[in-house]
Amino acid sequence: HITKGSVVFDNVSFAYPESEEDVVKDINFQVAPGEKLAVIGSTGAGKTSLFQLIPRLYDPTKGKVSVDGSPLSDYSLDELRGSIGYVPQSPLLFTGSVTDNIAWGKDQATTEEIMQAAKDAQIHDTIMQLDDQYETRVGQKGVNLSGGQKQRISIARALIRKPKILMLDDSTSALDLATESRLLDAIDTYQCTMLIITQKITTAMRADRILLMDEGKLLAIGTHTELLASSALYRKIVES
Ligand code: DCP
Ligand code: MG
Repeated sequence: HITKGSVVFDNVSFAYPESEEDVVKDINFQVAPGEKLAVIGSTGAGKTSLFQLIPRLYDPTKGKVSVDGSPLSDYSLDELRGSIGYVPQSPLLFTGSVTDNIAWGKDQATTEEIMQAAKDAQIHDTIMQLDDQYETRVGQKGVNLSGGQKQRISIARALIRKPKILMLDDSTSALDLATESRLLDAIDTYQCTMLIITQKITTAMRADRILLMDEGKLLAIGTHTELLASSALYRKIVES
């Protein structure tokens, strides 16, 4: 079972099945239990592709990803999806109530748990303003929600399972700084390992370390101060 939330990438490369070209190239890094790692890099750098290897949406073409010291293949997909809260870059809601969408995959969720997850994801107030509040139908046949609102419902869906590893793919891009800060403060109380892809240096700086990707490669990993000293590209991003 996944109880600690450590992640190790060991010489990992990945190409999409229909393609020859590696979009993740020889990546090595380790994330300690409870550590927060931000992943930054320009569009197309391979950030989402790297993320997708952890809940096994894809498998590496080379190398090995381990969680809590065991290769991912040692875990059932149910175990991985239960312990890893993965919020995709463009989250999908299915047709159903807000409650159904947050509790999805957690059959026994209580109203209190659903509301707490929504509050922590900073979406509770928005839900309360909808016509039928938590019973409002969303998804294809439901009310229209903004991209940022869908992202936060998707974050609530991840939080309600109390994941050991939380992965946010640019999930706070649509939030204003104050709301994002409250969201990240709330996530801190979950004491999970967090991997967060972000475009914002201020968000990256909240993490323990930052991983900089470029053209599929890991260019640098370290604290903000370390990267300022070691990476010209990082300095360029910070100055821009
Ligand atoms: N790619 C692909 N097939 C897919 C998805 C992506 O061939 N189904 C390619 C496009 C890019 C490379 O993989 O050349 C990396 O794409 P990512 O989505 O991993 O890149 P990022 O997440 O870093 O980019 P963004 O910041 O735009 O989300
Ligand atoms: Mg992406």
